Amino acid sequence: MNIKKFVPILVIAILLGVFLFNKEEDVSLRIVKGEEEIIVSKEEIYSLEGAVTFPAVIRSSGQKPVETEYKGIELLELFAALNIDISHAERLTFNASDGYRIMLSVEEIREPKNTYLVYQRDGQSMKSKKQGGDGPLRLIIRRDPFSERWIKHVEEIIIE
Ligand SMILES: Nc1nc2c(c(=O)[nH]1)N[C@H]1C(S)=C(S)[C@@H](COP(=O)(O)O)O[C@H]1N2
Ligand SMILES: [Mo]
Repeated sequence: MNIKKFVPILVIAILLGVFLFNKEEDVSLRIVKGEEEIIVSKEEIYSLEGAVTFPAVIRSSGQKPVETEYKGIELLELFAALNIDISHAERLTFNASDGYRIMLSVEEIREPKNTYLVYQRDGQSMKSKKQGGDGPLRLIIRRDPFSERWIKHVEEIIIE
Protein backbone atom coordinates (compact mmCIF):
# COMPACT_ATOMS: atom_id res chain seq x y z
CA MET A 1 0.00 0.00 0.00
CA ASN A 2 1.25 3.47 -0.80
CA ILE A 3 1.14 5.53 2.38
CA LYS A 4 2.32 8.69 0.60
CA LYS A 5 -1.04 8.88 -1.15
CA PHE A 6 -2.75 9.44 2.19
CA VAL A 7 -0.45 12.18 3.47
CA PRO A 8 -2.24 15.09 1.73
CA ILE A 9 -5.61 13.78 2.90
CA LEU A 10 -4.33 13.48 6.45
CA VAL A 11 -2.89 17.00 6.36
CA ILE A 12 -6.18 18.42 5.10
CA ALA A 13 -8.13 16.49 7.73
CA ILE A 14 -5.90 17.80 10.53
CA LEU A 15 -6.06 21.39 9.26
CA LEU A 16 -9.84 21.18 9.00
CA GLY A 17 -10.06 19.77 12.50
CA VAL A 18 -7.89 22.53 13.94
CA PHE A 19 -9.87 25.16 12.03
CA LEU A 20 -13.24 23.88 13.23
CA PHE A 21 -12.04 23.56 16.81
CA ASN A 22 -10.61 27.08 16.98
CA LYS A 23 -13.38 28.76 15.03
CA GLU A 24 -14.64 31.86 16.79
CA GLU A 25 -17.86 30.92 18.40
CA ASP A 26 -21.00 32.87 17.93
CA VAL A 27 -21.72 34.18 21.40
CA SER A 28 -24.91 36.13 21.46
CA LEU A 29 -28.03 36.43 23.50
CA ARG A 30 -31.53 37.06 22.21
CA ILE A 31 -33.91 38.87 24.51
CA VAL A 32 -37.58 38.89 23.56
CA LYS A 33 -40.19 41.05 25.21
CA GLY A 34 -43.54 41.17 23.40
CA GLU A 35 -42.89 42.50 19.92
CA GLU A 36 -39.41 43.68 20.85
CA GLU A 37 -36.38 41.57 20.11
CA ILE A 38 -32.85 42.52 21.08
CA ILE A 39 -29.70 40.68 20.08
CA VAL A 40 -26.86 41.30 22.50
CA SER A 41 -23.42 40.63 21.07
CA LYS A 42 -20.47 38.94 22.69
CA GLU A 43 -18.57 42.24 22.85
CA GLU A 44 -21.50 43.95 24.58
CA ILE A 45 -21.84 41.17 27.13
CA TYR A 46 -18.11 40.94 27.86
CA SER A 47 -17.80 44.70 28.31
CA LEU A 48 -20.82 45.35 30.51
CA GLU A 49 -20.03 47.57 33.43
CA GLY A 50 -20.94 46.14 36.78
CA ALA A 51 -19.59 42.66 36.11
CA VAL A 52 -18.54 40.89 39.31
CA THR A 53 -16.66 37.78 40.35
CA PHE A 54 -18.10 35.50 43.00
CA PRO A 55 -17.58 31.97 44.33
CA ALA A 56 -20.09 29.19 43.72
CA VAL A 57 -20.36 25.50 44.50
CA ILE A 58 -21.66 23.21 41.79
CA ARG A 59 -23.48 20.11 42.95
CA SER A 60 -24.12 17.76 40.07
CA SER A 61 -25.97 14.57 40.81
CA GLY A 62 -23.65 11.71 41.68
CA GLN A 63 -20.57 13.90 41.90
CA LYS A 64 -18.59 15.71 44.58
CA PRO A 65 -19.36 19.43 44.95
CA VAL A 66 -16.99 21.56 42.90
CA GLU A 67 -15.88 24.97 44.15
CA THR A 68 -15.57 27.44 41.36
CA GLU A 69 -15.49 31.16 40.64
CA TYR A 70 -17.76 32.81 38.12
CA LYS A 71 -17.68 36.22 36.52
CA GLY A 72 -20.83 37.80 35.21
CA ILE A 73 -23.49 40.40 35.70
CA GLU A 74 -26.53 40.48 37.90
CA LEU A 75 -29.67 40.15 35.78
CA LEU A 76 -31.18 43.38 37.11
CA GLU A 77 -28.04 45.23 36.04
CA LEU A 78 -28.02 43.52 32.66
CA PHE A 79 -31.59 44.65 31.95
CA ALA A 80 -30.85 48.15 33.25
CA ALA A 81 -27.79 48.41 31.00
CA LEU A 82 -29.87 47.34 28.00
CA ASN A 83 -32.77 49.64 28.92
CA ILE A 84 -35.16 46.74 29.29
CA ASP A 85 -37.93 47.34 31.77
CA ILE A 86 -39.04 44.20 33.58
CA SER A 87 -41.11 45.96 36.24
CA HIS A 88 -44.39 44.90 34.63
CA ALA A 89 -43.28 41.39 33.78
CA GLU A 90 -44.26 38.27 35.72
CA ARG A 91 -41.77 35.67 34.63
CA LEU A 92 -38.74 35.10 32.47
CA THR A 93 -38.07 31.98 30.44
CA PHE A 94 -34.47 30.98 29.67
CA ASN A 95 -33.83 28.72 26.69
CA ALA A 96 -30.58 26.87 26.05
CA SER A 97 -29.08 25.52 22.85
CA ASP A 98 -29.64 21.92 24.04
CA GLY A 99 -33.36 22.44 24.59
CA TYR A 100 -33.09 22.86 28.37
CA ARG A 101 -35.42 25.52 29.74
CA ILE A 102 -36.02 27.13 33.10
CA MET A 103 -38.24 29.92 34.42
CA LEU A 104 -37.59 32.67 36.92
CA SER A 105 -40.13 34.86 38.61
CA VAL A 106 -39.47 38.58 38.66
CA GLU A 107 -39.34 38.35 42.48
CA GLU A 108 -36.36 36.02 42.26
CA ILE A 109 -34.59 38.44 39.95
CA ARG A 110 -35.30 41.33 42.30
CA GLU A 111 -33.65 39.57 45.23
CA PRO A 112 -30.27 41.26 45.63
CA LYS A 113 -27.20 39.26 44.60
CA ASN A 114 -29.19 36.23 43.53
CA THR A 115 -29.41 35.83 39.75
CA TYR A 116 -26.44 36.31 37.42
CA LEU A 117 -25.66 35.78 33.78
CA VAL A 118 -22.06 34.55 33.76
CA TYR A 119 -19.48 34.20 31.00
CA GLN A 120 -16.19 33.42 32.78
CA ARG A 121 -15.36 30.51 35.01
CA ASP A 122 -12.13 30.44 37.04
CA GLY A 123 -10.76 33.28 34.91
CA GLN A 124 -11.47 31.64 31.55
CA SER A 125 -14.13 32.49 29.00
CA MET A 126 -16.67 29.71 29.15
CA LYS A 127 -16.85 27.35 26.19
CA SER A 128 -19.94 26.14 24.40
CA LYS A 129 -21.50 22.73 24.72
CA LYS A 130 -19.87 21.75 21.43
CA GLN A 131 -16.47 22.52 22.91
CA GLY A 132 -17.23 20.67 26.11
CA GLY A 133 -17.96 23.69 28.32
CA ASP A 134 -20.87 25.01 30.36
CA GLY A 135 -21.18 28.29 28.47
CA PRO A 136 -20.64 30.48 26.64
CA LEU A 137 -23.37 31.94 28.85
CA ARG A 138 -24.86 30.45 31.98
CA LEU A 139 -27.40 31.52 34.55
CA ILE A 140 -26.41 31.22 38.21
CA ILE A 141 -29.05 31.38 40.95
CA ARG A 142 -27.06 31.79 44.14
CA ARG A 143 -29.97 31.06 46.46
CA ASP A 144 -30.67 27.75 44.73
CA PRO A 145 -28.45 25.29 46.61
CA PHE A 146 -28.73 22.73 43.85
CA SER A 147 -27.65 23.67 40.39
CA GLU A 148 -30.40 22.11 38.31
CA ARG A 149 -31.78 25.54 37.43
CA TRP A 150 -28.33 26.94 36.65
CA ILE A 151 -29.03 26.70 32.96
CA LYS A 152 -25.99 26.32 30.72
CA HIS A 153 -25.64 27.44 27.07
CA VAL A 154 -28.29 30.18 27.46
CA GLU A 155 -29.23 31.66 24.10
CA GLU A 156 -32.61 33.26 24.65
CA ILE A 157 -34.51 35.06 27.40
CA ILE A 158 -38.23 35.62 26.98
CA ILE A 159 -39.81 38.26 29.20
CA GLU A 160 -43.55 37.84 29.83
N1 LIG B 1 -28.51 23.72 29.24
C1 LIG B 1 -28.52 22.88 30.29
N2 LIG B 1 -28.32 23.38 31.52
C2 LIG B 1 -28.33 22.55 32.61
C3 LIG B 1 -28.59 21.18 32.48
C4 LIG B 1 -28.79 20.67 31.14
O1 LIG B 1 -29.01 19.47 30.91
N3 LIG B 1 -28.75 21.56 30.09
N4 LIG B 1 -28.62 20.36 33.60
C5 LIG B 1 -28.83 21.03 34.91
C6 LIG B 1 -28.54 20.15 36.03
S1 LIG B 1 -29.71 18.99 36.42
C7 LIG B 1 -27.42 20.29 36.79
S2 LIG B 1 -27.16 19.35 38.19
C8 LIG B 1 -26.37 21.26 36.43
C9 LIG B 1 -25.03 20.55 36.24
O2 LIG B 1 -24.05 21.51 36.10
P1 LIG B 1 -22.55 21.13 35.77
O3 LIG B 1 -22.54 20.47 34.42
O4 LIG B 1 -21.81 22.42 35.77
O5 LIG B 1 -22.09 20.21 36.84
O6 LIG B 1 -26.66 21.98 35.24
C10 LIG B 1 -28.01 22.31 35.05
N5 LIG B 1 -28.12 23.11 33.83
MO1 LIG C 1 -28.82 17.70 38.12
